[in-house]
Amino acid sequence: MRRTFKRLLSLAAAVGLVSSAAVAQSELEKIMKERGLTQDDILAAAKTYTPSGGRDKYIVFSSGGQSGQIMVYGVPSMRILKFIGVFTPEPWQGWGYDDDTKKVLKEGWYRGKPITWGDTHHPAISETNGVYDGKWLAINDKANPRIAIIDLKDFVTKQIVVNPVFKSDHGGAFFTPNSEYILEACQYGAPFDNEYHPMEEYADVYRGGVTCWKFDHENGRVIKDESFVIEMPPYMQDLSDAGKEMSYGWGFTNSFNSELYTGGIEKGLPPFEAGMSRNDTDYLHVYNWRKLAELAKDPKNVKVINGIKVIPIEVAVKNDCLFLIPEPKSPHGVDVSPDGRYIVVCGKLDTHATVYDFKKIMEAVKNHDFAGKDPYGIPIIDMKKAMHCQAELGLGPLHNQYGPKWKTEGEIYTSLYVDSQVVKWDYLTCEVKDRVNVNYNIGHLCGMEGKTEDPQGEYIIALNKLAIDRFNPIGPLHPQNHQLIDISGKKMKLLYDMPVPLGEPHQAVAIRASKLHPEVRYPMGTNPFTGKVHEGKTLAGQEKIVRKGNHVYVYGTLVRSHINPEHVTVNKGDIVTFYLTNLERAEDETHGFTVDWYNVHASLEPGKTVAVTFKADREGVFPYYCTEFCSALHLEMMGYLLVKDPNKKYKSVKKIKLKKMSKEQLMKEYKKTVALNEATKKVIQSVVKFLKENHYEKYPVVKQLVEDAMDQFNKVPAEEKKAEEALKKGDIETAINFQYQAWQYLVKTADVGIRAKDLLVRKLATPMSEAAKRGEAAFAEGGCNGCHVIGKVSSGPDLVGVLKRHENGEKWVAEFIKNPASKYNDPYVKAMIDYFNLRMPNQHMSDQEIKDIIEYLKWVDENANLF
Ligand code: CUK
Ligand code: CUA
Repeated sequence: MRRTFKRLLSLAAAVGLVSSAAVAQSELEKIMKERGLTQDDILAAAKTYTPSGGRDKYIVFSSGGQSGQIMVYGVPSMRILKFIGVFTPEPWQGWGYDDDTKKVLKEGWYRGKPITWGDTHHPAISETNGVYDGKWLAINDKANPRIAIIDLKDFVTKQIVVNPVFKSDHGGAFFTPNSEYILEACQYGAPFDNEYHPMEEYADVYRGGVTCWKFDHENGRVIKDESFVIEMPPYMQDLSDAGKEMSYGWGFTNSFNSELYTGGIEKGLPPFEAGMSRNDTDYLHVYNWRKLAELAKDPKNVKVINGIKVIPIEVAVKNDCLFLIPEPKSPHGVDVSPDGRYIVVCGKLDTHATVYDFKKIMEAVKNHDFAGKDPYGIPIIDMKKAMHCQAELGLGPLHNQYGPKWKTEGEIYTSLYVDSQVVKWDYLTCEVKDRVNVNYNIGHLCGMEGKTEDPQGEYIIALNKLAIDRFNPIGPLHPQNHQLIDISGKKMKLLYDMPVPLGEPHQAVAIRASKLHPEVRYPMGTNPFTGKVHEGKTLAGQEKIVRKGNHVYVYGTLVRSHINPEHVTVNKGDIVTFYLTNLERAEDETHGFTVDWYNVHASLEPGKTVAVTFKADREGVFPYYCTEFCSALHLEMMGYLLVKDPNKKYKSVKKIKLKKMSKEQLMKEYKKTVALNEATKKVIQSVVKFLKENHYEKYPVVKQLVEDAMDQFNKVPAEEKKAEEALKKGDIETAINFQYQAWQYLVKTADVGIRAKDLLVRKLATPMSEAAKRGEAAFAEGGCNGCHVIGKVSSGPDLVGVLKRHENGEKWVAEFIKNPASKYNDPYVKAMIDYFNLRMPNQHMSDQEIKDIIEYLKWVDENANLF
C-alpha cells in the first residue's frame, strides 16, 4: 500500500496536488486500520466501487429461483437494478394486478388452474450468429414446465408458454445460434398424456424429451404451432446446449437415470438417490434439431399429444437424428465451446470433466460405428471414440463458462460444488491452470457472455447455494451469495460478495450493457403487451365514464398531479374497468394506481395505458390514488370510487342538516340555491349568445349538441315551478330540493353548451396549417392539455395570447418548452408557479414538435376572439 501511495504522491507532486493526496493517504490509512482492511481489499474495492452516477459495463440477468422472477444487476458494481416479474405476481410493477399483466400470467395456467409461482432456472439471451443480440430473454420454470419471454426493450415479460406434455423441465431455456428455436429439456420422466399410469409402467409409458420451441425472433414470441417435442426415454434429461458453428443444427442434452430406476423408499426399496446413481455412466443425448424440424412438418412423422407435435423415438432414430453417448456418473452441465467443436460435460459424482469432440461424434455417425443400442433402439456411440480428453478437476464439477482465450488456451472455468471452488483449465489439453475458493457450494457460474461465440472474460460470478457465515445472521434462512471474481489476471481473485434475498439463482447470463437499448418511454397510449395502441388510450380532454349494461368503463388520465376523473359512482355489482393513460413524457415519471380494498394495482410508466377491471361487489366509499411519489402534490393525486346499492334508499346528509335549520336559515339556503341557478343561467346565456351570433344552426354536429343542451335546459322550468309550489305550501325543504334538481339540469346544459361552443370555434377559425395540426396533436399527445385549457385558466395558465405575453414570444415559448427549468427564476414564471402551485414540466419535446406547437399557438392567437 505504502509503495503504491509513494508512487501516487510523486505523481501528485508533479501536478501540484501534494497536499490533498497526502491528506487522502493518511485518511485512507486511518480507515484501513479502523476497519481492518488489507491492500487486497482496497484493490478489490477500487475494481468494483462505482461512484454515484457511474454505470456498469455488464448487465446480468439472474434467475430468481423459487421467486419465479428474474433479477437484473450490474457488473462490476453488483448493484441490483430490477426484479422482473415473470411467473409470480410482482406488485410494484402491477404484474398480476392489472388486466393486461393478468392476461400474460393466465397464459401460464395449467389445465384451467392458476399457477402463481415458478421455479426459474436458466435465463438465456437471444442470439444472432451465436452472439447475444440483446433483444429477448427467455427463462424456464422447472416446477411447472413453462417458458417465458421477456422483452429487453422494457424488461417486461411478454409471453408465457405452457409445455403441454412435460410434467417437469430443467434443460431450458437455450436459444439456438440464430434464435430459431428455444430448447427445453424435460427433467423427471412422466407420461406425456394427462392420465394415471402406475410406476410399474415407467419404462413403457413414462417419457422424457426435448421441446424445440419455434421462436419468432423479430416479434419475440414462441409460435406453438410450429414447435415440436423430440420424444426420449425417461432417463431424466438435464441441462442442454445448442451446437454452433460446425455443430450448428445439433443439440446436446445429458441425463442422470440410465438405470430407469423408479424408487420406492416407503416400500423398503433403496431411495432414488441410490438407484439412480448406480451405473458408472449415463447418457448424453445428441440430436439433430434442424433435420427434426423439417421432419416435424410432415404429419406422418409426428403424433399430436395435448395439442403439440411429438416426434417418436423411432422416427428420430430412423432418420439418423438421435444418438446417445455414455458420460460419467450423474452429469450436470453440458456446454458447447465457442467454435462449436467441443462439448464439455461435468459429472457431479465424478471428479472429471469430459470433453467430447464433435468431429469424432460425426465420424461415428457417418460410419454408423455404434457400440450398441439402448432398450429403446437408440444407437449408442462409444464414449472413447467420441472423447477428446478428460480433466481431473476436483469434487462435484457442475457447470462451465468459456474465456476469451478459448482458441489458443482452451480457456474454460468450471464450478466445483463439493469443493466450493472455481477451476480454470484448458479444455484443449485438459490441464488445470488455477483454482479459487468460493463460499460456499457453488452451482452455476456466470461468465461475461461466457457461453457465446464471443466470450469477454474479465469476470466470473460464482452463484453460491449456501452463505453460512458470510453475512449478518437473519434467522435460519440465509441469503444467496453471488461472488464476483476477477479473471483478468493470471490468478483469479475474489472481489465482492453480494447477498441476495431472492430464491436460488441457478443460472445467470451477462451481456455487455452497450448491447442493450431499452426504451425511455412508450409512444402515448401504448399497450406494452401488444406493442400497439391500447383500446383504452385516453388523451387529456377525452376523459369520460361510459356505462354499457352493468359494465362501467372509466376512460381516465394521469399527469402530475391529478387523476381525471376524480369521482366515479357505480352500483354495487357493476363491473368497473378503469382505462388509464399516463400522459407524461418525462423520463422516469411513473404513476401508480390502486383502488383501496379492491386488490388491483397498476404501474403506469410514461405513455403507457393500462386496464384495471374488478367487480364493485362491496358497497361503500373507496379512495383511489397514485401509488408512486411522483411530485410534491402526489398525495393529492387521488379520487373516490363510490359504490351504492341500487336496492337501498339513502338518506341525504344534507337533509339531516337542513332539518335542524330554522325557517330563516332554510329561506337563506333557498335563496342561495336560486342565486346559484341564476349565475349558471348567465354562463349559459353567454354561450347561447355566442352560438346564435355565429349561426350554429349551419353546422349539423354543433346544432345537435345545442339541441342536446336545450333538452336539458327545457326541463328547468318544470322543476322551478315545483319549487315555487312547495314554497307556497311552506315546505321550504322540498323547494330547495327542486331548485337543486333544476341546477343539475342547468349544469348539464352548460356542459354540453360549452362543448358545442368549442366545436363551433373549430368551424369558424381560420384553417389550420399542417404544421399547426401537428402541433395540436403534439400538444395533446404530450399531455400539455392536462394543465392548459385553451381559452380558460385551468390548472395552468390560459395559453391564448401566450406568444404576445413575452418579448420575442415565439423564441421565449420555444425555449420554455425545451427547458422549463431554465426559466423557473424568470419573475413572470415564478409568479405563475406560485399562483398555480405547479411548475411547467419538461415533456421532452423534439425541436420539430416544439416548432409545430408554436404554429398551433399562432393559430390560437389568430382566433383569440373565438375562445
Ligand atoms: S441447475 Cu441449479 S446449479 Cu437448475 Cu442449471 Cu445446476
Ligand atoms: Cu402520480 Cu403520485
